[in-house]
Amino acid sequence: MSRILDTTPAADGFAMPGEHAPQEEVWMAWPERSDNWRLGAKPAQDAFAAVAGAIAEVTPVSMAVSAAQWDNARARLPATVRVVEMSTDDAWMRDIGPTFVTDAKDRRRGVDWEFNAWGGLLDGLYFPWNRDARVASKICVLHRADIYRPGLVMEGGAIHTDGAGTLFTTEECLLHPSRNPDLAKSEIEAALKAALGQQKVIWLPRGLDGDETNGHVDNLMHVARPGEVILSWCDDPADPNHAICREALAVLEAAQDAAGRTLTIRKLHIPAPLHITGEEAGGIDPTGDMARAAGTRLAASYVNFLVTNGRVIFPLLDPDRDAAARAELQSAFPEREIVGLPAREILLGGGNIHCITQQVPAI
Ligand code: KQY
Repeated sequence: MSRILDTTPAADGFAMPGEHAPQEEVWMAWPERSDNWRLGAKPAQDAFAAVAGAIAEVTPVSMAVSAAQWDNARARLPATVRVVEMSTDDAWMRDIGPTFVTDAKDRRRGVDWEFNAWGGLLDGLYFPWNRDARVASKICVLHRADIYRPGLVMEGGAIHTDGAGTLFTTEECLLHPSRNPDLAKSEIEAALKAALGQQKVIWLPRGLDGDETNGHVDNLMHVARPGEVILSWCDDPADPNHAICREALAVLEAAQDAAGRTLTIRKLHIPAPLHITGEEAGGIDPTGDMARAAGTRLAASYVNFLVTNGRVIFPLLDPDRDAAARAELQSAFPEREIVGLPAREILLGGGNIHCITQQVPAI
């Protein structure tokens, strides 16, 4: 049975490994809510199944699936993917799953953040979110991992680590009034360091324009390896992302990581502006909270990829830019196979491949 620990990972000698470290498993959750995924989520389910299948070729995958969707998911998913019955409110495993930490004695524990659907009653995307909020603990129990509950409202997509003591996040998200309004920036930084065993936090100002998570860092940048990051880029001065990416670049260029290094920064151009079509919007059941109207710009980004055992799995989003994105990723990860998968249906739900996956580091 998993214990709820009242210490911190840092105090116990645990830290979050980088995504480039060996992985034992990747968790995902099955999409089904018809107010986020068009046409009863069938196109999204096909996209999720392709992502799961591509990961499962190199890393075991577990898919959390509701009781009502179990037969459908089992039929649509490759046989290599394990289906686990588990209740969720939506399908963003990066944000509802645990962040695993490991130590030098080859032990693994889980961090269970306070999840409030990206903003709770102030700014959240749906209500209720109680099933999502229980997912991290359930997964920890399945892995027989003890659990830390730092009491911080946040999501896994709000952080990246280099696995060597440096954490990246955005002020827009973690200082948003809908997350931890009673904590000062210094207190949030201290809580992150304690919960993830990190020594340095690099705060980027804003996430990409129109990102409904209040600017998750995992849609703005990724880490290739300690000392090297991949930053979303935009050359069009008329695009709001032009300024956002330059602000982030300025911070990264001025930063030193936990080891005292300056960072090597690669730029990965975002797709040309993508918008929800009338046909796509017509297939979504409307609610008040999620902006899914025709013409809404999608927060599209190639850095929303997953690094997993020998592969990088990235979203195909724009036929004019996909090949350049693949080439840039191959240059950033020469030792890995770069796999591109159609991801517009995932993007329509408000995130991408990194957002729908959560890795379990190997021990
Ligand atoms: O960026 C992520 N990690 C998740 C995106 C969630 C979108 C909710 N509709």
